[in-house]
Amino acid sequence: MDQAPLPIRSERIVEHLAKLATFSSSPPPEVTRVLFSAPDLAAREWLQARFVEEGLTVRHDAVGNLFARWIGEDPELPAVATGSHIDAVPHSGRFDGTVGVLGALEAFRVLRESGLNPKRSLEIVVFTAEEPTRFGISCLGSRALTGKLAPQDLEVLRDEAGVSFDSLRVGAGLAHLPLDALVLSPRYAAFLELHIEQGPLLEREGAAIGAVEAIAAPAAYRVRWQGAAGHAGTMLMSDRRDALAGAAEGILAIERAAVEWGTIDTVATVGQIAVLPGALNAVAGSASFGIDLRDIDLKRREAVSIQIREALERIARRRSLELTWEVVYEDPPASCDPGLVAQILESADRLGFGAMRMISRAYHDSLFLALRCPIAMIFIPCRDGRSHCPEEYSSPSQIEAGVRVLADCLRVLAGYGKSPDPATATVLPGRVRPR
Ligand code: HGY
Ligand code: MN
Ligand code: MN
Repeated sequence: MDQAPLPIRSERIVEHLAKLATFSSSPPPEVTRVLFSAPDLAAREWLQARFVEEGLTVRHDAVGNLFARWIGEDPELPAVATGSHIDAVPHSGRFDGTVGVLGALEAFRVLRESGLNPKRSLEIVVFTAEEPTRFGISCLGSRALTGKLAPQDLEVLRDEAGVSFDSLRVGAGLAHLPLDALVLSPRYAAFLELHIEQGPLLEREGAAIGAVEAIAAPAAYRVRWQGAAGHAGTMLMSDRRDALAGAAEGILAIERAAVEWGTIDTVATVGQIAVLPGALNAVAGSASFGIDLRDIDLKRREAVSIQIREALERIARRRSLELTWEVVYEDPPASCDPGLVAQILESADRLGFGAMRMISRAYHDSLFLALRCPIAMIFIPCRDGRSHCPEEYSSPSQIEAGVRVLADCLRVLAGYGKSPDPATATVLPGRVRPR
């Protein structure tokens, strides 16, 4: 059935992305929005007001996942969901996650304005803390929503400064919500996430849309090196057990392990390190860093993890350092639902957008939603494939293409109640009746 093109207004999304970017702990063009920080709380409040303005039914759960529902003709049917996250790693950009949230809001708007009367409810989910920044756990909100993070795990969670997750969620006004009622029920009929690719392939291939078939398996480890602190001038080289020098050798061994496997899907990163005492003129007594290891192939990731750990243990022995290796998380990859992938490709084709099948090397909340319902992801290109940095950028037309495909997929997946008749379209309070 040929549909009139939806009246998507990309300038409205761009304006909202710009507004959301102002809720940040670092100056523009950077965005830093860490879980339950003042900018995060202000961003949540602003976003919730936009959902209410659109007549959506809004609720939170105990960890701060935010749900905005367009109630369908048959509210008992499992809903079709979409959404993403709005937290941002320190000193990053304005498009990671936010395109999926604000793009979903725009898709809802134009579907309503087109007179759609969905049979199934449609719901936008804004997941709490997709980034591991504050508590070291990725996808905290979607893990909790899908039962991968139990209430007792949340009750003991503390950040590096010793601040408890529980005290922060109380400060966020969530104290009255029970931690033992987090798991998504009833399940969604489908979950579709629009996201920037955060990689270079769509741009290189000249494709407007990526239909994601699988999401890589992320793992994270915390490694600590314990040596002996000392005076940089008087501690003889032969007497040293320098924790930072050991860690530095370890970081190069981690990089070498990932490169030597020779597949583009195997990636390992050390992006942060902590050193004590951390002075110019003191030999480091201890050093700790996180390892972010990913691969689309779970067995290979496990083999690389063993290889890395053995290499670090050899370095520690040779340097008489104590090494501790802690698993933070080791998650399996997720496969996208073939029917949903086909729907994305069909919608893109019908709307005239070039599309390609691909995998996601970044993880997303979809990785966990896959435990509870069929999932798929719609990717749009980002300039030079850059992300998690202020250079992150997708153009209004690239965002619009993603929103068009998302809206079309939601329209199909939600089914129809009464056939949409613009004259009797669901007109929200305070909104102009479509002409
Ligand atoms: O790290 C990731 O893959 C995601 O962008 N948080
Ligand atoms: Mn991210
Ligand atoms: Mn993201």
